[in-house]
This record gives sequence, structure tokens and C-alpha cells, in this order.
Amino acid sequence: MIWRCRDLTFDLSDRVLVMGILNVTPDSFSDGGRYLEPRPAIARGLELLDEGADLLDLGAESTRPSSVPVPAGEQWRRLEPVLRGLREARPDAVLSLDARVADVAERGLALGAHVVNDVSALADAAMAGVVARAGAGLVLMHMRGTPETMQQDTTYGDVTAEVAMFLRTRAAAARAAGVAEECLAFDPGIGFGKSAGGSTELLARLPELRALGRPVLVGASRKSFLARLTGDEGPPADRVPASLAAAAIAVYDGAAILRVHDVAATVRVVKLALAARRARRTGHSSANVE
Ligand code: HH2
Repeated sequence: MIWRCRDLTFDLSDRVLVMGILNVTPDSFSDGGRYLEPRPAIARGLELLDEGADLLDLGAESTRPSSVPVPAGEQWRRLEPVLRGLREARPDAVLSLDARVADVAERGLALGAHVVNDVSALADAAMAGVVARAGAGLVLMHMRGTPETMQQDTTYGDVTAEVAMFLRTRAAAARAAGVAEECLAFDPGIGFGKSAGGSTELLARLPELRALGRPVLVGASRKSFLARLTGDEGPPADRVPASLAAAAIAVYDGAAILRVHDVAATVRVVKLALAARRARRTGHSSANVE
């Protein structure tokens, strides 16, 4: 399964990309305020790359429940120096823009970013055209409503079927605007307008989303549904063990991209889960270890 992002082509049939999260925000739920200034943000990005991140996802706007939109100008003021700094320090780094505003995406793509990660799945009517013109990768994520409203109703008849239908429809809209099929990736939107049960069900039924034919991205890292299941009452960093378990389940169930805060540990988990996935497919282990 090919994922094309401008001049890069990833074969994700038997490979998992680890996407490191870099939130250049004052208020993200896990790392808000830590990387708002360019210098610590660039240092964090380099650290994530050194830990083994295949790509970085740069966001300038929190989308946690009840968060409010950040004006495009302010988002770009936060992002620009960090994008420039990372491009300068690591010209080969693969950069993704966690952006729902076409203007922000367009500016980031002009500076060399490869992917647009749009949690609103093209709510901005200009977004698909911007992505199509750049030939960028595009992550389409399922969310009910907006971050401000999404937790008001988290009941579904069949959450997986509804998510799959939504992603199919948004993919058709992307293609109609000129985005190539090979550039698309899908994301069930763990925690975005979902109960803890809904998020867990989506993880368990990932093969049904993979069957849609595009790489599936999973973003479960440190999210509150994990704490609801484990009973962890502390800060988001306490959710690392559960996040790693979710990463293992996601990879075993066919995820192609993991969006995570804890890159070094996730890289290790991916190796095991991918080896198990291969062994399930082939009937024997390909791991060359005694
Ligand atoms: N989750 C968050 C943000 N962007 N993008 C995709 N594709 N999938 C996700 O699950 C996803 C996402 C929320 O996590 P985080 O960036 O850590 O927090 P915040 O939104 O508070 O900045």
C-alpha cells in the first residue's frame, strides 16, 4: 500500500511510520506550553527525530475537547520559525502540518512540508485544492462536530461503520478536488467525539478501516480514554504504558502510521507488533533471533 507525499513514496504494506507530535501551543493537553517558543520546539523536534521518528507532526492549535480555534495568523506566527529551523537543521526531515486552515497549510507546504494532517477532514473548502496543487500527503480524520462540541454526543449505532462511511465520503471530496488516491491516509479520530468504549472499539475493529484500502493512522497517545480504562488519575505522562499497549494493538490490527508523544518507546513496540503481524500472516516468525 503506497502513501505518496510530494516527492516521497512510502510503501506501507509491511512498514509502520512513527509520527512524533510537536505541539507549538500554549494549551495542548499533554505538552501545552513546553514548546511554544521556537528554540525549545526545534530542539524537541530534533530529539524526536533522533529517537527514530519517521516524520514530525507540527501543530499550532490544540484540538482537545472544548478548545477554541486559533486565528490563522497566530498559528503561522508560531509555526514558521519552527518549520524553518527544522528544515535548516535537517533538510531531509519529513514534516506534517496538523492544520485545518488552508492558508496555514499552504504556507507550510511552501516551506517544504510533505503532509497535511487535517483533523476536520476538509472543513475548509480551500484545503483540498491546496493539498492537490502540492501533491502532498493528506490525512483525513473522523470527528463529529468540532473540538468545541465533539464530546456533547458520543453515542453511535455502529461507530466503526459510521467512521468508515464518513472517511469514504471525505476521500471522494478530496479526489474530486484533485487529490490523488495514493496521497490519502485515514484516521478514525480516537477520542474525537468518542466515548472510551467507542475509542476502544475502533482500535479493535481497525481491520475494517484498513479494508478501505488506504493507510490507517492511529492517534491514541496519552489520550484520556486510556485513563478511563486503566484508572490512572495522574497527568497525561502517566498514560505512557497504556499508550504503548494501544500502539501494539493498533499495529497488530493493521495501522500504518502511529501519531505519538513517546517516540523512542513506540519504535520498540512497533518492532515487536510488526513481527507478530508478519508471523500471523505468514504462519512463521521472520524475526532472525534465537
Ligand atoms: N489527535 C490530536 C491532534 N491531532 N491528528 C490526527 N490525525 N489524529 C489524532 O488522533 C490527533 C491529531 C490530539 O492530540 P495532541 O496533539 O497531543 O493534543 P492537542 O490537540 O491538545 O494539541
